[in-house]
Amino acid sequence: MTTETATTDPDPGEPDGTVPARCQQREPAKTKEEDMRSRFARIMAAVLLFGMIPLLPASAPPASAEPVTLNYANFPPAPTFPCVQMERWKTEVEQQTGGKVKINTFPGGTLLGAKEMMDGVIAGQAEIGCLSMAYQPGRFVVTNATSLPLGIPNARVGSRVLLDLYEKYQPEAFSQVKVITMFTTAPTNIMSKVPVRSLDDLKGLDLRASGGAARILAAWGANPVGMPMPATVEALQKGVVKGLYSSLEVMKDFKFAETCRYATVTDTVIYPFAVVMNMAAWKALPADVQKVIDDLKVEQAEWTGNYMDGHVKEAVQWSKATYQVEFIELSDAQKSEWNALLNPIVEQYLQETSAKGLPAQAIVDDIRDLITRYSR
Ligand code: 3IO
Repeated sequence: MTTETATTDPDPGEPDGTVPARCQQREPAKTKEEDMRSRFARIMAAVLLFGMIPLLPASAPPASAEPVTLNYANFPPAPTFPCVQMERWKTEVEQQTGGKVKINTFPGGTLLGAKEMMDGVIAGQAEIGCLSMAYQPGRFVVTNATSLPLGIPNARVGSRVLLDLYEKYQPEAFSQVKVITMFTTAPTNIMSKVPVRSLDDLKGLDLRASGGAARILAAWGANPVGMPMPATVEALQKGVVKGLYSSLEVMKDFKFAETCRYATVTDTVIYPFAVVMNMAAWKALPADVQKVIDDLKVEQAEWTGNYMDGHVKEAVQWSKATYQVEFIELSDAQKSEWNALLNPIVEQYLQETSAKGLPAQAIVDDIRDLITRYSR
């Protein structure tokens, strides 16, 4: 506080700027008691003045209330699907709450990076964050079961299955946050600089993949290299990896088609995502705003799934037209051969997850049932 300097000496001092000797003499002239009293008065004045400030907005009419600002962190670049769904959600929430809420979006890892998303939101570094569960596979054991090879056919079905699974099991991994929505990618395919026409071509090939998708590649004899999606751009350029294993819309959104002129169609597993909110920030929201956000949960999952499925088709056409990417189809005999290699993955999940005291078999059975239900 600056009250000390503001209220001190009415004497301008010496014109040459030197400190007058009488200044030092004058201080002791004031009694200790006087000094204490004026000090006390100044402190009280400050306390009263600052104490008033919080009262002002409360007495102002609600129409002039500032909107609640929420910072929403995302890890990949703005044109990619996690950020497209983020902007759609922002628009919906801002419109439906009639300006009560302002969402600031941070794509490209500018607020929180890929692997620090969950902990950053728990700590309140961002109010909201979008995360790919594959980057911390041991952390999201229940929901990562959706990236087992169980036959999720597309992103719309995957997104509904994932969200229902979360709602049913309420996994511990999300207990510290409010879940805003969940969704998945479309099924994964091999995108590579060299053609992959057989398991022989795949043997020992360095391909970027994370989580459940990495386990699939390993079962086929490839060499999965784990890293978040945004790091893949440089890894491909430098030749650290020869390709990647993910949903095909990245061929367009990350321009991977420029370096990866081959795609082998496997349509195997999805990558699961979650959008989470800091619990204290959630609890601080007015009930009507909470309702808008809650009512958007399923709709946003469905919207994102549909967007992803449509965008994959568009990206495939774009890759063919722009970079003459060859899409390699496996024969039926190859499909059976490749699929047979994946059976141990589900078995291994059941064993590992049961050992953790989780109802692994029920989780897998539920995923199968949900796939059937949402595929109709
Ligand atoms: C993905 C992640 C970030 C941006 C676009 C994306 N498309 C598919 C994914 C899934 C994925 O490979 C991952 O690492 O989460």
